[in-house]
Amino acid sequence: MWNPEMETLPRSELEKIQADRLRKAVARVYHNVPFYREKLDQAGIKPEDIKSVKDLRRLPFTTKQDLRDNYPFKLFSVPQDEVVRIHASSGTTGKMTVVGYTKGDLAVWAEVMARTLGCGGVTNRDIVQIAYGYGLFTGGLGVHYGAERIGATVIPISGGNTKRQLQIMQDFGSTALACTPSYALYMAESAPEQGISLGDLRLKVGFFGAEPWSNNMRKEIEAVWNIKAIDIFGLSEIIGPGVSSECLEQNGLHVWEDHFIPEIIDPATGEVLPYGEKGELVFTCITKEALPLIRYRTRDISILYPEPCLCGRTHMRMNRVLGRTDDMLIIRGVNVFPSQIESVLLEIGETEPHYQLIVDRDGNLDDLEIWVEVSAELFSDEVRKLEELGAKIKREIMSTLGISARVKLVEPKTIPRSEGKAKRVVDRRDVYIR
Ligand code: DLL
Repeated sequence: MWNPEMETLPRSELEKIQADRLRKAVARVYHNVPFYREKLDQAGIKPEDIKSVKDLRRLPFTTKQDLRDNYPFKLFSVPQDEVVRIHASSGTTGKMTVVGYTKGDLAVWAEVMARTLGCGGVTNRDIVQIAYGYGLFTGGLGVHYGAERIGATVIPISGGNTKRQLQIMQDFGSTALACTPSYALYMAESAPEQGISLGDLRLKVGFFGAEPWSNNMRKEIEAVWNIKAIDIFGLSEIIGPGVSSECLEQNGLHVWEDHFIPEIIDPATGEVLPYGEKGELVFTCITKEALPLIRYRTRDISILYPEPCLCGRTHMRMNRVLGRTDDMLIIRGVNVFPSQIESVLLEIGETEPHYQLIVDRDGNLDDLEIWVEVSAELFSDEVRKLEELGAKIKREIMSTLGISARVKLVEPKTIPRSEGKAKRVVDRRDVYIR
């Protein structure tokens, strides 16, 4: 364990810490962020009304739309000269979700990531190969600072270049791998082509997250790599990776509750649900300085389990993510909303307003195909024109969303019509199975 004292703190003491930090966090946002002052005033709540964690449910929610409305920095709770880092992830319609960190936030992030890596047994004797993307995405740098905090040897290779990943893993003797679960499977599949035998590597543990994966996928990863596969969860708005992590018991993910308070709500009514019930995960940041979000609705579906864990950690566990309450897809680690693809198509304006996204796994890599209807005239026109339009859409999708997609232009009325909500997505990957 990285921080045994805090990770095994009796719940009564943990709750005292939470209450104290929650009070301070609410006062901080009330005084520093006009958005929160207005929201609390509207709800008739003063910071002094918040005395214990039970009072949390009186506070209003924060949503992704709120971040969008306050783009890019208006929800920040400190002056810009105290913000030392920015990250971002894709938002619902074009604009990014922007998050900021103070020096103190980076220290908290390194701490919770050190605990996360400690959950899988990483120490300063380990060599951690970080194959999450570096850059605006929180995966690479998040794991990086946690591994450095532990004193492990870090290989900041970032994502992609599979041949080099495998070569380095073999030559440098990496003992821990951090990447998306689908990339771990893809890497495994590529190893034989390079004459690398996974059984001969020193790898013993992997930290996989940033996208949904099933227990069957875990079994497959553990079997082909001969490692323990640990599920790690987080989202940029809360801190990045390091919100929660499985321990070696692999029976739910410990939420680092001295920094983030979890709740489960009924997504339709907003009512808080009892522990053990399935609903939408909501987090409150109680130590963040730059962007301390209050009751942030994640749209992720899970369950909370407060019972103690066999590993000795007292921090509550959440179920692996069971689904989403919105239509967000995660394609090769990138969050994609169908509405973003729709706005690219509308902007180009040379297609009909009927499209469908077909998401599948090609081997172990996500594959996105976009079907778009074009007018009968265009369809019966020269093939070259169609090809040009297809290439243009592909290029625009790549430049706005950063993902590659295959584009298939089809005749009018090819895409099934529906009487209610159009079925924009056909996802054949089955990743949310328990
Ligand atoms: O994906 C942070 C992260 C990086 C987590 C590396 C783990 C490892 P975002 O890009 O903001 O942040 O995406 C957050 O990804 O709301 C979930 O829907 C999904 N997600 C993240 N981890 C998991 C997981 C990072 N272990 C969104 N299982 C979240 C299922 C996950 N879904």
